[in-house]
Amino acid sequence: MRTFTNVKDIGDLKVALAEAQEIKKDRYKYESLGRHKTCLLIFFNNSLRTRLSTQKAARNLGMDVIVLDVNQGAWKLETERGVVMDGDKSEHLLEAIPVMANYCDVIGVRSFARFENREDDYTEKILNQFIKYSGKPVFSMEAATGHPLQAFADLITIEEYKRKDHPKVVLTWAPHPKALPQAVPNSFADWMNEADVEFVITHPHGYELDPKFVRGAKVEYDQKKAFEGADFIYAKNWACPGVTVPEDYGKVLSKDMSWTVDTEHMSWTNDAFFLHCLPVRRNMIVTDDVIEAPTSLVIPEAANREISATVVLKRLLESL
Ligand code: AN0
Ligand code: CP
Repeated sequence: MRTFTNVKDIGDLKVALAEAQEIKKDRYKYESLGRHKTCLLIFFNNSLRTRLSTQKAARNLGMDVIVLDVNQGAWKLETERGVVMDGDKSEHLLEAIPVMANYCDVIGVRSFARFENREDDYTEKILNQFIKYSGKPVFSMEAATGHPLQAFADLITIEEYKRKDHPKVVLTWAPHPKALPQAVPNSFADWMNEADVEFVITHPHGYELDPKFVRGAKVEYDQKKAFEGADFIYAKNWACPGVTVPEDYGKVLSKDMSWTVDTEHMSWTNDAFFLHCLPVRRNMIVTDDVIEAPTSLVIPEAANREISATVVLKRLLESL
């Protein structure tokens, strides 16, 4: 595997899940694979889980790790070609990428959607420059339109906790004060569409996700109907994806608190487990009671980020 940006890169999910299980039993099994190899993690945006779990995963494989917070200590980077650089940006990505690539063997990039231009975000302009100009294996640590390390950890968690072969998994939009990217719901849909689950998406009108990720999934606008019989509830906010009204791309169209996942919402389900990628705003997305209930899996889900990252880095190392 040379890049990791979407579900297709990982291939057969059953094989990937078996590898995850193997690594979970002995996370140091492949610790000689990364000897004298360096993993560079580049953050354009904040992170707690990705920052820690990916470093831990690299160390599980015996790698050295360098972490760069581009906005704290590095030169401000211009990303557009052709710009007269007379502003506050001292360096261009087109030099910075090959320079950084000299010092490492594998590169992880976190670069959120900027919401300035839908096309730039949906063509993954920043991530693709790293793929094109670094000459190194590149993996997404949440880029503009996807967060595949998260979706892989989510799938591992569903596999561990499912009580039946073909569980019903519901992705529900929930309110949030600020505009958030579609990366997490996009990737969750991308992975659930390939997994052995019944997958349903529910959100208010106007929040339709890009068809590239929704594919054949059922979209149910009535949240109560969507929740009926659910085995897993996956809550997430996202800003308007601009699918039906392009001018609304990146806007907060609704803060309707009737979509907040509370105990009444959970009572409509089949005693469902609750999932969220974190960080989560309590009593906006989910109430204290639901996130603290024994059926809340948010902590084991975050723990599985180390496992998904170890599998992904192992595959990238094997490609060197
Ligand atoms: C980010 C998002 O919604 O994409 C990261 C989630 C993993 N969340 C925030 O910025 C709060
Ligand atoms: N879930 C997740 O990616 O969290 P961070 O933004 O803290 O890395």
